[in-house]
Amino acid sequence: MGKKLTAEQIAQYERDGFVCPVDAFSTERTRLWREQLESFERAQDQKMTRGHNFKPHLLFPWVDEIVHAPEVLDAVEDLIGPDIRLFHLTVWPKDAGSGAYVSWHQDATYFALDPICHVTAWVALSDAPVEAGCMEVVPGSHKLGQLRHAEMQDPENLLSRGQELAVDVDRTRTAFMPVKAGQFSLHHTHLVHNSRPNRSTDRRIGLGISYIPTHARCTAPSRVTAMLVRGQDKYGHFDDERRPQAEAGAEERAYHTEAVARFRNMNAALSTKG
Ligand SMILES: O=C(O)CCC(=O)C(=O)O
Repeated sequence: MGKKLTAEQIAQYERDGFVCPVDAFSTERTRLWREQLESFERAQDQKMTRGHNFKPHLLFPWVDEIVHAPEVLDAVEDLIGPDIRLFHLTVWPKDAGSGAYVSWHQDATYFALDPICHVTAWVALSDAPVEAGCMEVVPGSHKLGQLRHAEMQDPENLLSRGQELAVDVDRTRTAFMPVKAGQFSLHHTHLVHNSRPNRSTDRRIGLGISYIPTHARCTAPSRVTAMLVRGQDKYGHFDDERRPQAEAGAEERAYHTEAVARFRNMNAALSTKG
């Protein structure tokens, strides 16, 4: 038994590369977070989708609250230990009835982390059942290591570079990861996964939070930022991120712009691997 996960869930993560669902937040608390996200989108007249969906934990105190929540971090600690940095965060929205999808991929493809021990907590801000295009995974595929990817240009693909698995992986026995608002799933950075369009009547929104142990480093030539969210860092592989004080205030926006630019710069220097 871990701090949050059961021994069976920890064993499942080792064996299958994912755990789903994990209970975390009340429906009411989650509803208020979704409202904050959507009222910001309305005020900006810009949805937080591809091109505008990176690192909102640097802009909004309510996202900062989620990424530090013990409900999530205790489970992450069970998998990667007590010293934890948030390496990246992506908002994944899919409007009801839209064609938005996510192609088959492994998260590690553009992260250049060493060792490769990053885990993603996908926190649902809305219900994400199978018909809403929840994630679909190939159980056990995290043991295949880094696979080759290609890049495709499709505006409906939510992945920042349209990366898509370029090798055959047996997808005859996939598993879905449906979650309700306030729950989350966990998946390994080498787990092969995708998600299909949202055929439900509600928007599907999740936060994909990438956590790493502080001993992991990014091997790309340029240095990037990451937030220490629990424990200690005696390695100094990253520039520490500034926590937001005001809701998308001037300082928050300036720092967010810089951190996202540094992340994109690092990312652009990497070619598809495998
Ligand atoms: O939200 C989705 O549909 C895909 C998310 C994803 O690929 C991820 O969190 O790694």
